[in-house]
Amino acid sequence: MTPPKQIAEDEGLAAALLAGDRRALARAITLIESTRGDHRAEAETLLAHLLPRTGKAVRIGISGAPGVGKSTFIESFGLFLLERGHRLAVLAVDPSSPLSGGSILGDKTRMQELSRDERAFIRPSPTAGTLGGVARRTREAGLACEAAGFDVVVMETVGVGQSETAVADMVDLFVLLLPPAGGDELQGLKKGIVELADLIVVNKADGDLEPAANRAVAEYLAAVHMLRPANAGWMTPVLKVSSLYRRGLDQVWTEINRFRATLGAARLSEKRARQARAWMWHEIEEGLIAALRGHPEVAKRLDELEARVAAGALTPTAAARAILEDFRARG
Ligand SMILES: Nc1nc2c(ncn2[C@@H]2O[C@H](COP(=O)(O)OP(=O)(O)O)[C@@H](O)[C@H]2O)c(=O)[nH]1
Ligand SMILES: [Mg+2]
Repeated sequence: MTPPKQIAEDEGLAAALLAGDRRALARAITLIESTRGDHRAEAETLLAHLLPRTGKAVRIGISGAPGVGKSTFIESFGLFLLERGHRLAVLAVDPSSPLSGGSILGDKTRMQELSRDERAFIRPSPTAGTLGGVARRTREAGLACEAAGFDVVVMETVGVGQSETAVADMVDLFVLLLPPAGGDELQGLKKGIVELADLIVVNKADGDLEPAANRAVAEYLAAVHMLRPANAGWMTPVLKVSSLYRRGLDQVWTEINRFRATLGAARLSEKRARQARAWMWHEIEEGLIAALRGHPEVAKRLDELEARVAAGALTPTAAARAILEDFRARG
């Protein structure tokens, strides 16, 4: 049982957060990110308080390779949104811990104006943990931001690995930021990532790079036309922007809203319901595996059986069945 004092504190924290207090939101996310058992319990109590006040935000995923201009784009696009009366939260998903220390420093300078503004909230990635753990905390942090009244929530990820899929599974729409180059670089692009995108944005369409940006738009457009659309009735648009000179941002916002209108309220809530169910099953799977590995006797047998499987003395199927039976028998 949670001691009564902590619940009172949770309620104080929840009230401040619901009133839009950014410091309360930051504290709540620290709680959500903590792996301590008692903190987990507190975080769950808090989230239960917040959940009825979530769901009203536009949830946007932004991905792109390092250096493409994600931070610059988010700063420019974020300020554009604030000018139009929105409140923006930015959460980073980057499970590659050793490198992200540097990128956080870079982001602080690139998102200087945005991070100083009361109407924005920027949270760098939690630096430790598995992708699953980071993804869970980002999802929950996103809910906390929505409850605090941020009506646009951006989740940013670096354009490599599985973090895109994790982010695509927690947003309404996924934006892929690409550099102003085509040809070889297009070949090198992971097709899967392009397929995930609901909107492709070619950045750095300015100065000497403008012609290359135009070529890139044409090439990506051709590539997109060869793909099967992930959402019926929606052909992924390819836009160009200059984040540095803040050009083309209005079109990005227009397309985001057009995407939501095309999907419609019913399909959007179905998408979110599907994401929530998938998240639940993901948590069940992770929880079961953690419980299994955490059981001392089972863990010991696990080592033995794993060695026999590796040596070719036992089939993986038989080993898995033995472990599961053992686990079930021990409760
Ligand atoms: N010319 C030009 N440079 C840009 C633009 N956006 C970003 N950059 C530059 O690209 C570099 C990487 O930007 P950054 O936002 O840190 O990229 P991130 O690693 O994706 O977050 C920086 O030197 C930026 O100034 C743009 O629209 N035009
Ligand atoms: Mg960055």
